[in-house]
Amino acid sequence: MHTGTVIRSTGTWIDVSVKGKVIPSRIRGRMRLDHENSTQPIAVGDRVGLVIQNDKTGLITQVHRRYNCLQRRAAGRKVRKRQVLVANVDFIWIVQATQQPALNWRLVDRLLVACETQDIPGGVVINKMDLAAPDLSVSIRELDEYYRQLGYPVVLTSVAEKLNLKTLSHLFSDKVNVLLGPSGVGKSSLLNAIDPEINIPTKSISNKTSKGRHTTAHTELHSLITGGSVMDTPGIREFGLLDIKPWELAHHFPEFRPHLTRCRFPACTHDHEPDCAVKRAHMKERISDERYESYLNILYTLRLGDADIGR
Ligand SMILES: Nc1nc2c(ncn2[C@@H]2O[C@H](COP(=O)(O)OP(=O)(O)OP(=O)(O)O)[C@@H](O)[C@H]2O)c(=O)[nH]1
Ligand SMILES: [Zn+2]
Repeated sequence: MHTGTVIRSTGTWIDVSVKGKVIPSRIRGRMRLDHENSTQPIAVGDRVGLVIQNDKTGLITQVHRRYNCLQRRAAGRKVRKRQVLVANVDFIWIVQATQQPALNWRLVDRLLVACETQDIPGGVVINKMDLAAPDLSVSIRELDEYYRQLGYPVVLTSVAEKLNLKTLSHLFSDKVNVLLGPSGVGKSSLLNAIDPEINIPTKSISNKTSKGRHTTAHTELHSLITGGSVMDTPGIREFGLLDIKPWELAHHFPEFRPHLTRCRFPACTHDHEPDCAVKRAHMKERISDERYESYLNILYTLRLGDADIGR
């Protein structure tokens, strides 16, 4: 029996790295049944036990207990299931672009909540700074300051102008990182620029819709020559949060926490309730309009329960 790390999963084949060698593997049939409430029993980053067979392929017989994982509500007809996107990670970078596609702070906040619920440190990368109009640059720098104070590092990058790529590779260097964000923001381009040996295919986004064309189809774990490793994930359009009760949500907004004990009702959702300390803090501009709106937006989708698709 060998132990390895899942570096890529394409559905039928799961590539496992065992002491630096990649073993194309399959999973034992029964393991699929043991994981009925998730769409896939295995995620990139999982540590697995496998037997190497005569034809040099692997048979995965066990998945080791996960240190942590990032999961969302599965999309489409499988909404009642959960999808584990990545497992055993140290840091999640939420990647956005200044445009093409347009910057979406709602999604950033939603993904930061997902990081908070799993206790995974998170940060934000705003790429394509070369395309930012001057007024957008100003508002990005203001938000940059706000998020930093919450404990989320923000890195403003441009692959085209090689802006802050060294900073990013330095931040990546001592951990297992994840790049998460919509299609077309430049996740693969950033990795290619940091480590040319990686060479992930990228495509230009279609001008008509400004929506990405989903060039990365599967999550893959890459080791960087500059140190550390990064999981490049396919672009996400929606992220349905799991396992959060409406009254718990505020605990996942760091700047709300100091106020939570001062609301009149212990289960206050900081929405319609009277005598709410969070609403007072928002009035006094200790909580920004944007973050409070993100909070309400997520709160309303949580109340939808299974109908929440996470936009
Ligand atoms: N102007 C500009 N274009 C960039 C920058 N970074 C990436 N691009 C372009 O944006 C497009 C999409 O880049 P990708 O790296 O494929 O984006 P992705 O986030 O990996 O997309 P998916 O794989 O679909 O999730 C490509 O045409 C890149 O050349 C940048 O900093 N500035
Ligand atoms: Zn309240």
